[in-house]
Formats: sequence, C-alpha cells, structure tokens
Amino acid sequence: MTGSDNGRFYITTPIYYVNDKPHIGHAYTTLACDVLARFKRLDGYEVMFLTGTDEHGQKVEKAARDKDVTPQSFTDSVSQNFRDLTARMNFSNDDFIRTTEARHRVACQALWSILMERGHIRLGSYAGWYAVRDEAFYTESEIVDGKAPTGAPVEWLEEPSYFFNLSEWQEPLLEFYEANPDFVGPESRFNEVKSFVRGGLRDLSVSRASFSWGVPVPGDDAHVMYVWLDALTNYLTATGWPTDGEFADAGRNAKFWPADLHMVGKDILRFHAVYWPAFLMAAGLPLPKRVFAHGWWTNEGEKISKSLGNVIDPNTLAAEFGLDQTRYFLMREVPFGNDGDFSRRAMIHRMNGDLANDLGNLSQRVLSMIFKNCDGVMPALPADPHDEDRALLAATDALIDEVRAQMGRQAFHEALRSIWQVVSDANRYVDAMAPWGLKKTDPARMAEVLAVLAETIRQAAILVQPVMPDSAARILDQLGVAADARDFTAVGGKDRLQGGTSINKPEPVFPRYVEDEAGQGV
Ligand code: ME8
Repeated sequence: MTGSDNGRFYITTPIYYVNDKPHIGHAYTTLACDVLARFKRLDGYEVMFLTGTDEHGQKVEKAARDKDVTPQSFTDSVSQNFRDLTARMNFSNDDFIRTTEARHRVACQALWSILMERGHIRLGSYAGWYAVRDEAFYTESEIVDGKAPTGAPVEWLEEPSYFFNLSEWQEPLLEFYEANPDFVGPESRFNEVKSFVRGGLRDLSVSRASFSWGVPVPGDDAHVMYVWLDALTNYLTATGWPTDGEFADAGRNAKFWPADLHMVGKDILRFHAVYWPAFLMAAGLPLPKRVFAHGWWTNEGEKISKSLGNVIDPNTLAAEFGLDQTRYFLMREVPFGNDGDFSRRAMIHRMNGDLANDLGNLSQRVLSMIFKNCDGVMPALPADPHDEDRALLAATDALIDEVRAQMGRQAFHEALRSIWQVVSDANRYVDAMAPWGLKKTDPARMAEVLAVLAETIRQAAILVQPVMPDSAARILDQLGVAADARDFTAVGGKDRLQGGTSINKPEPVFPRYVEDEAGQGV
C-alpha cells in the first residue's frame, strides 16, 4: 500500500435513471466497479462498493406518466430490474441505494440546509433551455440546431428557482485540479474539464418548481431539489451521512468518505468533476479522490438506442456467451476510457481465442496430464529449477505488481493483457518442454515441468478472479487450492503451489463457441 492508502476503498457507480430497462452500458460501468472492488478485497482492503438508482426528476416522472402509473410504483418496478441485474451479473455491491429512500431524503435536505446556511444558495428565477433527457440546463450559445449539444430535445423554461453560486467556485476548482493531478482520468478528459471551468462558470439552478417528483426543498415546499444535486448526494447518503441525522453512521462515514473513486461514463463527467466538488467545497466536506470517465459502447458500429431497436441486453449476452465470458470481453476488448464497439465477431473471437484456446486449453492440458501421468497427485516444484522454469516463474511472480499498478489507473485491458502474456509464455513453455515426451524418458522432469505450469496457472487464476470469479474458482478448485489461499498474499512468489495434494479429473472451464450456418451458437 502506498501514500494516502488507509486500507479502505470506497467505489461508486452512477445511480441509474429508472426511466428504462438496464442495458449493456449500465452493466459495463457497474462491472468495472465490481472488478475493482473484488480486486481491492483480494488485495486486503476493506471495500464499500455502492450502486443504485436515480428515481426523481422530470424524466422519470414523465416515463411513469407515459405508462399511466404513479412515479412510486413505476420506480419500484424499474429499480428492481437494476437490482436483479446486479445478481445476474454477479456484482458484489455492498449496498444498493434508491434516491426515494428516507435515508436519502434526509441527506439531501441536510446538504441543502448547510449550503443555504453558508450562503451559497439564493432564490431567483430561471429562464433558459432545459433538456429533460439529460436533466440539464443549457445556455443559448450551447444550442445547436434547436437541440442540446448532446442531441437531446430542449424546452424553454421560466420559473422561480434557487441558485447555487457555482460562479464563485471557478478559482477554487482550478486550484484543486492543480493540486490533485489524478483527480480525473483519463487525462484527456481532465483537460476537457479544466478548459470548461476556465471558460467561466454560471450559477446553477438547483431547484424546480413546475413539478413535484423530487426531494422537497427544506422550508419551501413549492420547490423540489434539482435532480442532479439530489442524485450526487447519494454517495454521501450511503456512508451514513449526516452523522448527526436519523440514519447516521459516523463510523462508516469516517471510514469511507471521501470516496476513492466515482466511476462514470463520459456523458456525466461534468456533473461529477465540476458540480459535485463545488457543492462539497461549499459545504466544507472532503472531496472524492478520483473520478474516472469511461467511453461509450456502440452496437456493430451504431449508436445504441431504443429507437434504433439495437439495445444490448446484458442478460441475453450472458445467456448466449456465458457470464464470465461476457465480463472478460467487456473488460478486455476496449482500452478502458475509449469508446468501444460491440460485435458478435469480436465477442466470439475473445471467447474462443483468449479463453478457450489460451487459458482454457493450458489449464485443461496441464491438469489432464497431472491427472493421468502423476496418478492424480500434484507434483512438487523443482528443487533445482532449470533456466526455463525460472524464467516462467519470474514472469508469473512479477504479475501482481504490474497488475496492481494497471488496476490503480483503471487500465483493465492492460492488466488482462499482462496476465495473458504470461499465459502465452506458459503455452510456449509447454510446447518447448513437451512434457508428454518426457513421460517415458524422464518422468521426474515431466513432473517438475507440470508443477511449474500448475504454479503459473494458479497465480493467473487468482489474478483473474475479479474479472471471472466463477471460472477462476473452478480452475482453483481443480488445482486443489484451498478457499482461504486465494487472495493476493498467495501470489508474487510468497506462496507456492503445494505438491502432494490429490486432484480430480479436470473438466474444461471455457467452452468454445461454435456457430451453426445461421450464425447461432450450437
Ligand atoms: O446519467 N456505453 O443515469 P443514466 C457506456 N442518473 N456506458 C453507458 C452507455 C453506453 N452506451 N449508456 C449508459 C444518469 N452508460 C444519472 C447519473 S449519478 C449521481 C446520476 C452508463 O441511467 C454510463 O456509466 O443515464 C453513463 O454515465 C450512465 O450509464 C448513465 O446512466
């Protein structure tokens, strides 16, 4: 552990609007957080991993009206879809927050009251453009062909409104960015944030008076809080803040606030890297340590949208290709931070190449040889390793530090590439050592070679647990690795595979995807 690490890690996903069913984009963000949460737990951290649903605002109110149900019953059912997705995708979140919960209303109103008491909120009136789809205000100069810069339709809004004095936070924000060069990743996005703030900030409308589906403004029931002020506060709510309120948990708050990482899509970076730190500074609260904005998925080259009918349901992907295969593909295929395209061809390529051929085949071959040629007993590592053995073990032992650094930068694709580099080394080593040929000529050496390979597979499996928890567990079970010997204290050369344990007949962990002529899996 380094620097300001305190052995605790608080990671959050955006809370998703319940105007729609969850799709691959939502699953992607939560998956990235799940992988980091699992990684940190295996690395000895006490982790709090939060996700949930954003249930207030005009967009959700409108979606409920379109379905002819009350916002509450609408949000109850759609929120459940997101909760079900967390189970289906094997997400290990520690909490699931809904902004319609009482604990959250208390936190929102407390934050509002603090901002008010400190003189950062005033009553005025808003006249300008609003895009319900983005739940965002736009200035005249931002409107392109009658639409928001995001392409969302806008409407003209004129109503009394409370304003947060965002314009006064330009300098403090720029100073904060300067002092915290890792606050936003990737760097290119941080530059966009800085230039936006350098361009000047206008006071932000933080209440709405023309509808009522929101958290009431304390002391003025004619207003509900702007949905983004409400939504961002969820990150505090879940830590048991305010620590003197009805749902206080001072211990939890002290442990986990400020958050270590807010993971978001690039569409909502401004809210997290500009508005949120400004609200927190104004309230005198500590700021999150980092916000990472990942890229956007398209489907076979097309923007994903309900109107195009090409929304990818993560449940369908997991059902067709396998859950861990889907998780692996999403984390490996696209450099995290970049936009990415989902294509069946690429999915099948990863599934059959990296998983079935490279890792799957390696582990199946090695375990089968141990089962058949060593009487099902794990051989011992060589007392006097050959150069090739040393080289493979050294590359394997070096992985944890490399992967830890890559995960620290949210470079999931690089971490997986590093692990697969060693898997390739191991495949080359098997071919070069040809243990099947040693069976007759030098069975003792054959056993050593198989032990070196089993040790490499053990460490690779431990390291891929965050991405493919079930498949990694199956490999580790087959290797006879005890359940309490699977965290990161067991890699990097500190611990070694034990010879002498019995293993069962191995079963392949990663099936090949075989397409029939109609392009369907068979
Ligand atoms: O913005 N590719 O909620 P939201 C990648 N409630 N990621 C995608 C994606 C795609 N095509 N589509 C969606 C909101 N996402 C607010 C957040 S937080 C305090 C409030 C992911 O339901 C991505 O993480 O519109 C994006 O930022 C998020 O879903 C937007 O979810």
